Amino acid sequence: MSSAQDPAGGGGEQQIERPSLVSLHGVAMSEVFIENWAAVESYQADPRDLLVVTYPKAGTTWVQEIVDAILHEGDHAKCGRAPIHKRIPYLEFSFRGLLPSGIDSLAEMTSPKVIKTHLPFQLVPKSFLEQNCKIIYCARNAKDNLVSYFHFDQMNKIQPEPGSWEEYFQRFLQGNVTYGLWHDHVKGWWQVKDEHPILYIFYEDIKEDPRREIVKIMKFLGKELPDAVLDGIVQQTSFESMKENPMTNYSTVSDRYFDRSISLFMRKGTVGDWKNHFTVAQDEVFEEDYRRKMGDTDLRFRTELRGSQ
Ligand code: PPS
Repeated sequence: MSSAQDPAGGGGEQQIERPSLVSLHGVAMSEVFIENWAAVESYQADPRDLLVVTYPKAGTTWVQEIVDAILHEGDHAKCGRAPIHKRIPYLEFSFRGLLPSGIDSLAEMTSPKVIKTHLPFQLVPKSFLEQNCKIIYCARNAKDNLVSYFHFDQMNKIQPEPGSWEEYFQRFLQGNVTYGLWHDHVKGWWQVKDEHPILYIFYEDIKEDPRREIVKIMKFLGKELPDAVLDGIVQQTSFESMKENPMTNYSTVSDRYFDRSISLFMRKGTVGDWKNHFTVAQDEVFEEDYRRKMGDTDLRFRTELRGSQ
């Protein structure tokens, strides 16, 4: 029995045993996310289902809340019906049978469903592509993405052990974190964006002009909303609102899993926080490595935004 199991039914303080990293078709993956891989791989999507895809910590929750708000025409109460991870299940999520798996949660819903995944393109269940499902991919610049992921992996006890900042920095560059290399992930989805109904958006763009990007998402979803409703969605999905909202800030997740004395899920929500973490030497190593890994793509990121945020 895993040390994470709690026969007393949730009140115990037993330590969570962090999972290890394994290889899933050549991509580093937390062992717990492949517990029911066969069911994930063979998942049968409905043509009306919408997939929200990101590399972890690239703005998933933000896009999820924007999508849910658009689909419910800015009705705040409807968006407050459940925490975001219950409204929009996480396809490959699984944790030793102790938490509801993504597959189990999806089985209880009827289509059209909105589904979250962090899978790289080559591992996404084929039915999403065969059914021509709409897909929103949100990418975030690698430096901020890495910093956010480090804080998350420290506080989230069901993620593999992150080690020190320097160790994590190296592992990120080697793709030895859950979901593998950031570079492969963002490029993989970029390469296929014109072959499928994929809206490829950027965290930095939403930060720069949330209304513009929300309108983009709204049009992609085939919706038309009045200006006042759009204004409300911009407000509802701001970092400040989402940080305070128990239905978006993951405060409903037990302390057993999230150690909030280390970091909050809604941590900073900015562009350029990497500057507070990268040493000059790390930045040089990162840039050199980035040029090699990203030299074969026209995909461009911004690591800072002009003006205040
Ligand atoms: S997860 O676990 O992969 O689903 O995490 P994800 O939601 O992708 O990423 C969490 C980071 O996104 C930030 N965030 C936001 N930034 C700006 N505005 C809004 N509304 C918003 N909502 C979430 C969150 O703060 C995490 O980034 P960091 O840099 O760690 O603060």
